[in-house]
Amino acid sequence: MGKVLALAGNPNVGKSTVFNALTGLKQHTGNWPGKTVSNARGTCDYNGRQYELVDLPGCYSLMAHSEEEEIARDYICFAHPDVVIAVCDATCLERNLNLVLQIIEAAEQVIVCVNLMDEAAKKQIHIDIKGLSKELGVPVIGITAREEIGLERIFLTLQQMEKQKSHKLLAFVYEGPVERAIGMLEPAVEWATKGEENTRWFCARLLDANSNLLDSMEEYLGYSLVEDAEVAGALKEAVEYLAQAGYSKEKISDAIAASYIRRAEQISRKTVQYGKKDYDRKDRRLDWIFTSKKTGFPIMFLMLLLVFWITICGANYPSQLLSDGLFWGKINWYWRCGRPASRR
Ligand SMILES: Nc1nc2c(ncn2[C@@H]2O[C@H](COP(=O)(O)OP(=O)(O)OP(=O)(O)O)[C@@H](O)[C@H]2O)c(=O)[nH]1
Ligand SMILES: [Mg+2]
Repeated sequence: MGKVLALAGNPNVGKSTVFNALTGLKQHTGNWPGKTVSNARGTCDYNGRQYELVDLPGCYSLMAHSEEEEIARDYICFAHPDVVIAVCDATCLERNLNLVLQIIEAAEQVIVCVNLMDEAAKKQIHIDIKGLSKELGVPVIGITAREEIGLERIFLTLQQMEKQKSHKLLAFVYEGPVERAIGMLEPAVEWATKGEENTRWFCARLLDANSNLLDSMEEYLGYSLVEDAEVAGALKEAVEYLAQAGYSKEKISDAIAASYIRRAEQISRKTVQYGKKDYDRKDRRLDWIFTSKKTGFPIMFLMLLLVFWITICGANYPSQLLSDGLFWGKINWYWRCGRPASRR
């Protein structure tokens, strides 16, 4: 069997479009998020080599909140695909980088595909692909999946990666106290997992204490890391140290989440340029109108009224039109061909 390539990314960024273009299959695509709800598999050949592609459901973070996100997270973190292809939307790269950073931290090998380059060009958004690759420490490719532009470069990059011996990804760096707490945990986790796992990632997740992720971790390892005596002791010390440094339990996971957001912001500032300064003025204005307290609540109330009106009497108008149309259609049909011959 060939290499397994997993397509991961935020919802609605074109993962299934890439999957369909490469495999010739027809995964459901459409312009709204959450279409792919389970892993779809297909194969493709390039230069005599076979690859197995896995189209994952979209997710915003590896700290999953929904069933689909859990499916994607567990696959990326525990199924060991040979390469994760992280698909991003070029028109809102900063938001997408949050997940990309988490994927790079968790996976063994990653290629980042910045999709919708056509839309970015229309909005005069310029992305420094080389600079992005340098910042992330992984290969980055600009693609327009809908036109099948740039897809071949995925395979060329895969072949280049095969030639390189070492695939060590850049380590993601958290803020000082979290880093020190990870350092306190590392020896115990390394020992418990016999050095066979991504120790730093496991340590950060133990500090993060997302119960859902810890359950998946236990299922994957076949034992509970937090119940290992050495790990439990080190974890207690690390959490106490963080508490002294002013990090309550909730603040630890907030600090971890904030680290990804800050880094995504830094990278985006360095690598994305906007030709039009007010490229998203319309979106921001609509955002403000619909989400501010002053206007948001009245708009929501009016919309609820509209829904009530449609449910109670508004729907009668189209149904009346339909019934009139059918009634006249029936009479016409009767006069043209339905009358008994004697009366014609
Ligand atoms: N303009 C443009 N649109 C694209 C491109 N790639 C995909 N799309 C469109 O983006 C929308 C979403 O594509 P999908 O492939 O369904 O996205 P997805 O990431 O699989 O979405 P989920 O399964 O919901 O996570 C569709 O309307 C595609 O036609 C592209 O390169 N350019
Ligand atoms: Mg999809």
